Amino acid sequence: MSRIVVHHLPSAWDLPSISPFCLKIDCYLRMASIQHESVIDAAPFGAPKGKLPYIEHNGNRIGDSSQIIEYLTRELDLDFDRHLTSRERAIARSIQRLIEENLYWVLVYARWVEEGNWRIFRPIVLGGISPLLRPVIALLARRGVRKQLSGHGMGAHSRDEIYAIGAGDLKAISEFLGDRDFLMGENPSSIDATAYGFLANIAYVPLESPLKAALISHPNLMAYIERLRTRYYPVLAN
Ligand SMILES: N[C@@H](CCC(=O)N[C@@H](CS)C(=O)NCC(=O)O)C(=O)O
Repeated sequence: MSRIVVHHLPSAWDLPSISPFCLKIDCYLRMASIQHESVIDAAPFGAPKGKLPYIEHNGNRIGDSSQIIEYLTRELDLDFDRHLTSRERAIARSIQRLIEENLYWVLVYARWVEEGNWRIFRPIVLGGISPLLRPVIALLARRGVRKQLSGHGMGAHSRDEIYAIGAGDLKAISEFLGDRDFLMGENPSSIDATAYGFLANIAYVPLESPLKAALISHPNLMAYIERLRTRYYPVLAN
């Protein structure tokens, strides 16, 4: 198999990446046992879609975590979700959108807008930027993220409303998971990589917020991510 190089944002706090989308891809590659090399990019400037992760393979540069999975499914002729019915795939896609297109913005708010968390997160997310440029990049990046939050609409809500939305999403995921081992049943599927990328980036980081408290209040979700961690990141599991 030709070489697959994955570009992602820095690792910290025992997570291969502090980006939920990058951790999703890292987890998916482990789940599907796809050999790859990981490269850390200081910023997403060189990425084909201006966002991380992206991969390089056979001279192609593919951006967007879901398009990376679609590309690898095609190129490597493997379908990690082959055990799912079309109805189950539709449900998995809806949960994926809930996590990536809604819950994500609550996580972004907790990291980039909350002053206390921003002070902890800033040196990590900008750790690869030269110290000379860091203050200016921090200012511009934070301004850009605030703009993204209001463009999405999440930023129009009050702090309490944002965390209530996040708690509602987590409750929905918890209720859907119930007492199953994985979201779609007894076997893992690619939606579990999405869930791990995001939930681990809330639970396993020292950034306190009502979002993290809401996640911790669901024992089945905490046991679920621990199950995934034990299975795919055995060195890190407690
Ligand atoms: N839809 C994309 C989203 C990726 C994404 O938002 N990545 C963030 C890091 S978590 C990023 O690179 N943001 C930079 C920016 O928006 O300027 C995917 O699935 O890969």
